[in-house]
Amino acid sequence: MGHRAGYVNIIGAPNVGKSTLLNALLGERLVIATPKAQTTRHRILGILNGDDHQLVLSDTPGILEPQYPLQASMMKAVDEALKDADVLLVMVEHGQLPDRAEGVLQRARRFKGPMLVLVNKIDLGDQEGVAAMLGAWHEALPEAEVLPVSALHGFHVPELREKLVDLLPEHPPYFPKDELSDRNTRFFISEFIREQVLEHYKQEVPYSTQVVVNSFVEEPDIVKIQADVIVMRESQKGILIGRQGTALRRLGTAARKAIERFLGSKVFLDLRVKVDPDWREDARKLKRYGY
Ligand SMILES: Nc1nc2c(ncn2[C@@H]2O[C@H](COP(=O)(O)OP(=O)(O)OP(=O)(O)O)[C@@H](O)[C@H]2O)c(=O)[nH]1
Ligand SMILES: [Mg+2]
Repeated sequence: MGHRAGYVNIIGAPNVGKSTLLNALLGERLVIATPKAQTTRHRILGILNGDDHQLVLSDTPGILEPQYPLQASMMKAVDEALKDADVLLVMVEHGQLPDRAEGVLQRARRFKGPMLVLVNKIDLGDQEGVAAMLGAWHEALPEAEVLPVSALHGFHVPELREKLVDLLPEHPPYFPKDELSDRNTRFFISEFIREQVLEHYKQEVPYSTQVVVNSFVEEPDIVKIQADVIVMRESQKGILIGRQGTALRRLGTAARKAIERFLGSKVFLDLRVKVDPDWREDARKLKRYGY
């Protein structure tokens, strides 16, 4: 057998652990994952390279019924991933039964090709509960293999990785073998900043926030970054900055540490908060921001 390569795309409801799984399979913290739903907004590739194989994994936004144009663009990213998958990973979380996952089921049933249902977060269930979950999903998608996993604790992750390589078709690599993603450093920096917005702020603020990295300058012993945190309204700007700027400073420190870990170097981070009225409702603005 020659070289194997293919697209393995992960879909599922919001917050089930898709991004956590992508990182676990890669063995690297590439994409952001938080306790809040709708963390992921794009399709993001994570590439796992071996001597004789290349697994091109796709993380995707959680499946939902879109309420505004940003969410519609997120669902377009999901449907793109369904088109080119060689293998489809349908992720559900412990306790989520098929009758509560209509958007996921509909898409999975349209897919023709090898499919695995991953029942994630089984660390939260007992033996009986997990067995019931596996049975229910086997019944809903009889052609798929159903596998219990814990992306967070790495349970069944090495076995899954091996299984996926076995399912890949014979194909030359799609990307240079030293590439880890289709996205650039600036994209991941903006994501690490947005991750801290999701971690530090409540209610609508994270869902109204977009981050743009304006400059990235590598100096001999420090990387200097200037980024804008963009919200939809003046009131949200006030919340982000906080009294005497304390909230923004806390956000900046947490984001800087995350970026330093990612880049492996010291970072100076200059964050500015800006208002771009209703950016997530406006197709032209969304396009400009890369959605
Ligand atoms: N207990 C437990 N928690 C998990 C597991 N996998 C993921 N989580 C947690 O579930 C939350 C959501 O994880 P994500 O990876 O961001 O989920 P996602 O499916 O990518 O979410 P969206 O991008 O919003 O669609 C995070 O707090 C994770 O730490 C698991 O195996 N067990
Ligand atoms: Mg995600």
